Amino acid sequence: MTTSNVRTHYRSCNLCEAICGIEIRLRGDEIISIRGDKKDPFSKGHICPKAVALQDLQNDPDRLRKPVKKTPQGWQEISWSEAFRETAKKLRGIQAEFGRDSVGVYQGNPTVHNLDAMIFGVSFFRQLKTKNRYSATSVDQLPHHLAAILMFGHALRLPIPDIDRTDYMLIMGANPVVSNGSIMTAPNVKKRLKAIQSRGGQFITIDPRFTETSKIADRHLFIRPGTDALLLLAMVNYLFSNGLVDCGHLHEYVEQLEQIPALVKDYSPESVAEETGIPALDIKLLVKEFCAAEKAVLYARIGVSTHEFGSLVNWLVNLFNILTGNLDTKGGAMFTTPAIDLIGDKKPAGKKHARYHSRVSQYPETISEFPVAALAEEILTPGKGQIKAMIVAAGNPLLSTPNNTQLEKAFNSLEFVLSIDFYINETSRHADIILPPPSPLERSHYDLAFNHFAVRNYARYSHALFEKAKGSLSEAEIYLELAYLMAPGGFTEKAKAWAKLKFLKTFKAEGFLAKGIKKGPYAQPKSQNNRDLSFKQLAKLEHGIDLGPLQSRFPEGILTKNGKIQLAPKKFVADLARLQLKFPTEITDSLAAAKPREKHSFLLIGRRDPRTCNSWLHNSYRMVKGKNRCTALIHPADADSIGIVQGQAVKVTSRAGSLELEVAISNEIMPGVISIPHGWGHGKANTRLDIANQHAGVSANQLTDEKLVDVLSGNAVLNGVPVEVTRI
Ligand SMILES: Nc1nc2c(c(=O)[nH]1)N[C@H]1C(S)=C(S)[C@@H](COP(=O)(O)OP(=O)(O)OC[C@H]3O[C@@H](n4cnc5c(=O)[nH]c(N)nc54)[C@H](O)[C@@H]3O)O[C@H]1N2
Ligand SMILES: Nc1nc2c(c(=O)[nH]1)N[C@H]1C(S)=C(S)[C@@H](COP(=O)(O)OP(=O)(O)OC[C@H]3O[C@@H](n4cnc5c(=O)[nH]c(N)nc54)[C@H](O)[C@@H]3O)O[C@H]1N2
Ligand code: SF4
Ligand SMILES: [Mo]
Repeated sequence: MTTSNVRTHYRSCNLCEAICGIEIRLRGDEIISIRGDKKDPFSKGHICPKAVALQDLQNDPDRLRKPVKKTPQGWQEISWSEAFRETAKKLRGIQAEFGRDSVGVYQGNPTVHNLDAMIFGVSFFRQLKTKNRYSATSVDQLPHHLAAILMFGHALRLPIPDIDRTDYMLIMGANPVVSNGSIMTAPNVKKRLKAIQSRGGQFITIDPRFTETSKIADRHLFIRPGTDALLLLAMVNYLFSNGLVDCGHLHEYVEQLEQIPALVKDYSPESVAEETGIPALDIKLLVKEFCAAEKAVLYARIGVSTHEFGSLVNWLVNLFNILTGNLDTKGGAMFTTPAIDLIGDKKPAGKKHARYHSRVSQYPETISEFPVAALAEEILTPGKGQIKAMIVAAGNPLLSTPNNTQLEKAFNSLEFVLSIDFYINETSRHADIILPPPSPLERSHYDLAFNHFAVRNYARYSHALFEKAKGSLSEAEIYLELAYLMAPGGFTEKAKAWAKLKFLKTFKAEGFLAKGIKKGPYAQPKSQNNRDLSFKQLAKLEHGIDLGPLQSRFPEGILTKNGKIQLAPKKFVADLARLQLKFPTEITDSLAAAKPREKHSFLLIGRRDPRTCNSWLHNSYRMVKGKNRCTALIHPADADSIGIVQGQAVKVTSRAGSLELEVAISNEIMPGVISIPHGWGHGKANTRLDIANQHAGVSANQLTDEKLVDVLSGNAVLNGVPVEVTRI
């Protein structure tokens, strides 16, 4: 740099799954700019408007630097030792009196964007030995994991679209141009999508809204929310009835293929046209085009996993990719080969599903947690195993999970709440004690999770930019201290080892990374990847390293007991009866006729916009300024029939609750559908969010219903929720 006191720091942005490289310029300790890191081999200089919010987060006076305690006089700063002492006393007392399960845990989304929380948080919560573990997974991607467990043998064995080499991409229930991609880490996804078109291919969206991604797509098809399983069954049906099934190289790895035709036989394209809203001819065309493309991939995301038939959809998406020979192949859906492989090659990986069930509604556990739709009832229902205290870490369930009103009532009844968060927001305002971790720029980073979902194999280690504030603790230290204090009967061997290392002040996540890379696929010079990667080397590469395109992982990547992909797992087959009950199949006209409906009844769906990060970046003025974005999108014909005009407010009511908000009228949404973004609903008492509270908005999850779940996984239904919309 020319000016001597200006320095440059390179790291990855940890705000979303795209993991873009960023360049931060500083004068002294003052951030003067945040830009894309052009030398990052993966993101190549791309960033979105959110990256700059890292600076606001760093400087935010509302961000906690010290533990606080709720007192009758308001929030008071307390010392770390007092905070830990009180927390341990409370939580130990509650567990001693009411049993292990009386302490519940909720881990929010930023956990997976935080190295310390991934390693130490998860270990601590495991050590608590409570069955009452919940996370954002069950308002997000639980059905993806369930399909991966039952078909491929491991929850993390998630197929990733090979977007850079495909010729045909079918996108269902995702809006990557705004979300920047999910379970598809693909920085600058817009450029990658356009590249499909430049090489002569095409991509198509299927969505109840004509989204920002649809706008640049070759074609868009509206689909009635909640009916994607029908569409997929019809697509599979069409493959069989037209001799288009061709598993290709996958043939030797699959079993139960012979069961599929009978399962799909009632679902012709004609029979699902009316319910889905997609004419049979369009369905047939999609399948024909998909099969004609040399390389094709079907990609589905949150619009269809937070959906009444989310598990069925995720099974059928995998099935469709397999039946067309597009799994584990260039340009299809592939498995990644990350530098640190959290899956390993242990065979069989073991079925981490339904080993035990929740107390009240008997929801199955998946990967050792229950669906968060069960949380309120587990707090509110008396009896053995009732939750009496909660630990919420890096999450805001009082805005982000279904039926906020009921969960709030539940939180008000708890004996103790601990939050591990740097904001006093809609959830942590219910805490007795809040322990604040350092900001993202005050810690080192490596994307343990998202390298598993990346469309290229890639690794990047980021050093901490700033020393954490004086007297503060790293998130690792917070969890270690809690583990040490909470260890049953003194402390376990493991906790002892942790404690010892803590005292030696040598305990860091970096040790875990070094070991992981050493065990991983790029460590030995003679490995098939022909590299010699070590953590030491990676830590010196300030722009990260490209480890090549996705590679075939078969057959060793299939982790089921017999090493074969299960095409018709019993649980999915059985769940077809639930679908049949809701949508009895009958042949209708092949042109989708509009289904008659009562004029006030709508299906609620969500919406993301480029300047949101779920519920928690709204205290940055840049993220909230401008016109109100927390609006209800409805079709002009619907606006007419309920008698409202642009900018007026409507009342939206569901079984769970009601709210009032401004409408935005647009023909970019299907008639009969209303879209409300989530993450808003600030302005509550006792929070400390000066900017967010002035741009409060309303919480869509006041309408979503904890009783409405994808029964198989228990994942919450956030898309396709029945609501009534009326003029105020
Ligand atoms: N209706 C509807 N609801 C939805 C969705 C939807 O599409 N529609 N989407 C769902 C999805 S996909 C998700 S992932 C969830 C998200 O839901 P949650 O994970 O419950 O909530 P977030 O809004 O991500 O809140 C994250 C919290 O973590 C804190 N935080 C940030 N970084 C750190 C850190 O490094 N350490 C710690 N300890 N805390 C930190 C923030 O201050 C904030 O309080 O919302 C879900 N809810
Ligand atoms: N700017 C921004 N980016 C984000 C986030 C954010 O809050 N803001 N959150 C991050 C997180 S945690 C996640 S998990 C990802 C999610 O990333 P995406 O999965 O891309 O999420 P959405 O943008 O909500 O897209 C879901 C789409 O599904 C559509 N949809 C709704 N119901 C149905 C249905 O029944 N069928 C079909 N076919 N489509 C339906 C919706 O209209 C919407 O366009 O985004 C991440 N990126
Ligand atoms: S796309 Fe995601 S990772 Fe990239 S700059 Fe934006 S928030 Fe950060
Ligand atoms: Mo998410």
